[in-house]
Amino acid sequence: MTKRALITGVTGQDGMYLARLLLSKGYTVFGLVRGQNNPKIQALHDWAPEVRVITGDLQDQSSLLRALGQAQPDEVYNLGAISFVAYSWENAHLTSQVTGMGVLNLLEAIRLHAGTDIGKVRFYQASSSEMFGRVQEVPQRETTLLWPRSPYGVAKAFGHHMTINYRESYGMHASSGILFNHESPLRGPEFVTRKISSAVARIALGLQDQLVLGNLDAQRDWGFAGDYVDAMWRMVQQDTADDYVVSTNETHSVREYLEIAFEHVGITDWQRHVTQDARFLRPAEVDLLMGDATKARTTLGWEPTVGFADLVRMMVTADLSEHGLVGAR
Ligand code: NAP
Ligand code: G4F
Repeated sequence: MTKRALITGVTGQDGMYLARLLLSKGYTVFGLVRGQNNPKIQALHDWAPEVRVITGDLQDQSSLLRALGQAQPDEVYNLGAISFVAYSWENAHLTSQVTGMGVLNLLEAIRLHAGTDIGKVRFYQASSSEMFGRVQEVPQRETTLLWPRSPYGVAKAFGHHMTINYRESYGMHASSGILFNHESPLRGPEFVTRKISSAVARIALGLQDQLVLGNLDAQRDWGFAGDYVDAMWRMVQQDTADDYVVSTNETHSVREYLEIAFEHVGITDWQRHVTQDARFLRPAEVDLLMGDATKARTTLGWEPTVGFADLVRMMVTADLSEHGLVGAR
């Protein structure tokens, strides 16, 4: 029988990649999309026309119950969130409602929908390495103490523990992927990797001269989103639900990302194009993230396929292509 999946956050970076992955495996895929006349529906339709759109919002539990009734999913992937860390300080309450309480709304909707057959719906929660915040050990693994440093991180920690609680309280097949930063050409332009790749492409074309950034010394464990959605799917296929760190086990600074990105378009004296401005600094920074994905590698058989330098080049090449530059250099 064809499996059925419901994805929240289907219009986001990961939702788009996961939708294509599940469709390629023969799933019937339903995507929860919020808002009235959401312009991202067209992008989703162009990317994966087979996805069946259901309107709903993580803040509106009755819309979640209706979506579950309509989709009758075997698997639910909760990727919906307000996901931009910097924005979360200015919108702490909204971030808590969507990124935190939204998880509880969905877990409870699944419990009510499933009734006595709690095992009939498997659940994936998009937890985040941002929960490690002021890191208590390096590298970070599933057992590392959480010390979130942003309203977003706090909201994700709530959702993470609530997912574990539904597993332990009700026997729900609820897994949580603690994913480290993952990027792609579909990454939103507000995130540092895409902000840089887009600006580097424009600078190479002469459309822009300066790129204004915040903290260049922050270090992240950056992987490719296409690899990370495969890890999500593998978690949900396990007999027993569990929590997994998903990471490359390498860390690189924003400065290193800049060097490789500019080098890719033949610019070595990149410093003359980059300025720093305090408005892009955060009230509390996460200085260093580096994961240990041993459990995902051994239990799920998961491996990242794209290394850091190739990821940077992939993103710059995609932005060059968007600006019609590929082949010009
Ligand atoms: P993203 O591109 O920002 O996508 C977020 C999605 O959530 C969008 O589809 C957005 O819809 C949807 N959304 C926002 N508010 C909603 C609401 N009230 N109800 C329902 N949906 C709502 O994020 P992403 O990079 O794909 O990440 C996917 C998930 O993984 C997120 O939960 C994120 O926090 C988490 N995560 C991401 C990373 C990473 O490095 N990418 C790492 C760890 C965890 P619109 O398109 O309508 O705005
Ligand atoms: O690209 P970022 O905004 O990603 P951040 O904050 O690490 O969060 C992302 O990864 C998390 C997983 O760890 C996800 F849960 C979350 O949803 C999101 O996908 O910033 C990365 C680093 C930060 O240290 C930031 O201070 O880049 C630094 N940075 C320096 N200048 C900048 C800028 N970040 C942004 N967005 N814009 C800048 O101009």
